[in-house]
Amino acid sequence: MFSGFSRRQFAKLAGLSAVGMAVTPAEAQDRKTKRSQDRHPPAPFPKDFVWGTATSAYQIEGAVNEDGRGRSIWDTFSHTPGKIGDGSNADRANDHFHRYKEDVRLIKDLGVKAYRFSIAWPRVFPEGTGAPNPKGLDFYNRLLDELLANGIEPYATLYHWDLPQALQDRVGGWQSSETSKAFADYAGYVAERLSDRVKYIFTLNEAGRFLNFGYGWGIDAPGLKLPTAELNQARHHVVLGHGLAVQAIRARARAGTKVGPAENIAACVPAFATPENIRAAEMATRELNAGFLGVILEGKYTDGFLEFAGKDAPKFTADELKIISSKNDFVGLNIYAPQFYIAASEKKPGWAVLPFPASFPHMNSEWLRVGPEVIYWAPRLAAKIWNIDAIYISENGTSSEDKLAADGKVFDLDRIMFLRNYLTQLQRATSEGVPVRGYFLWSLMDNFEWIFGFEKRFGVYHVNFETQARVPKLSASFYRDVVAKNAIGV
Ligand code: PNW
Repeated sequence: MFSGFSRRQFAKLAGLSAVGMAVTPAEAQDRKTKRSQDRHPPAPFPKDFVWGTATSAYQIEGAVNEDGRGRSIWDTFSHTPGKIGDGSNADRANDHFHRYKEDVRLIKDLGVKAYRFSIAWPRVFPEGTGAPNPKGLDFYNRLLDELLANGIEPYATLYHWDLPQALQDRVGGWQSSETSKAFADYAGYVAERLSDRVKYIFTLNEAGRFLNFGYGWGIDAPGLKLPTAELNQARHHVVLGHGLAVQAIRARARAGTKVGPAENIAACVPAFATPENIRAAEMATRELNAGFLGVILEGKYTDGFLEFAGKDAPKFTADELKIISSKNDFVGLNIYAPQFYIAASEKKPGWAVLPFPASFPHMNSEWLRVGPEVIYWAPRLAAKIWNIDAIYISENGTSSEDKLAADGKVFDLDRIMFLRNYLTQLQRATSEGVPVRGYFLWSLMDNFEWIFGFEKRFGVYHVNFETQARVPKLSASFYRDVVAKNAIGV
């Protein structure tokens, strides 16, 4: 027995009855936990919940000069000295164009049944408009066949930032509504040819991001810093492009094809959950997304948006608003970080954005603040404001400073920590009835992370960009386990 203690004394200290002494304190705790779980089993994800993973064309394909692909604004931008942190470009990237069969195997090994990828517009229309390039589309035919042969449902994104350079040169890209129309023609063309196998189509990936970063702040391609009025007009052409594409897809795709945007919603989280703060976060979500999701889902710019824009507001017609708000079948939300913590305010407009303290934690990418509850609040608030009945988390994930250990493995415990916490919050959302239908982990494998080049690794597979070897990280096993259980492990 323990030194100096009788069994009876120990039992008393540990709060156990001296009679049924077969039970140790640890066993008692286990039983207690088990009993409470039996009473409140955490509801798993819904039975038909879609588990997936995601990538995009320019970030993984490589083969930029093969089979007649035209140049995109990202080819130009990444080849401009000083634009990409590590001086790299995606000419080769993951060489997925040639290794797609191996990569489909990686997807399958995760146990997921869905894959979100993007189609490179300049492969299909090298000049943006005009003559299509059937060889370019053939790559996606091969990819789709391989996915379907492996039981993986394809979710195709039409625009993940790789605008044909020819359109940028000829009409100023999204500065012109010619680009909105060209996008719709491309969307209809692709939908007509691929919708026998693709049932889910995302139009634009992160309109807010590529517009502001590419045309407003000059950080991303095409590297412009437009004055506000011109930026707002370009923003209008982007949402118009979305609406025209929805219409073109409806006109030319097989019946039953589902379509929607994939937007990085400006994610607002109540500072803490009082009814007042929740209401404030709801109002903030509506106003801070008025230029993208708002106009797409409401068919109008809010009064607040127009007032704030003042003389710099976009010019638009009632007809355009109708087109922009063509009905979507679902809404994709890319959710990484809480963008704004919101509190109720006495002052107009009734809510306030709180400043982030410098010590607020972030992941390996500095912009990626850790706030798992964002993946609960953003879909909950969006569903309520816009009455959405099908939401996909079209991206979520994190970069991590992944290194191969001596035994060749990658112990990305920070990514597991991140995913565990975010997925716990997502499970909370679905168990409360928030209509989230699926989740796409960004990303399948490390890839070209835009201005950070290959320095930020977002994959659950590690990629050696010299040899192209793919190695599953520990997070791949973690994700496989979640998918298999359809629940976050407790
Ligand atoms: C998304 N932010 O980009 C893109 O859709 C992906 O192509 C990208 O690789 C991934 O997320 C990881 O970065 C974002 O600053 C980049 O808030 C930055 C932000 C959001 C999304």
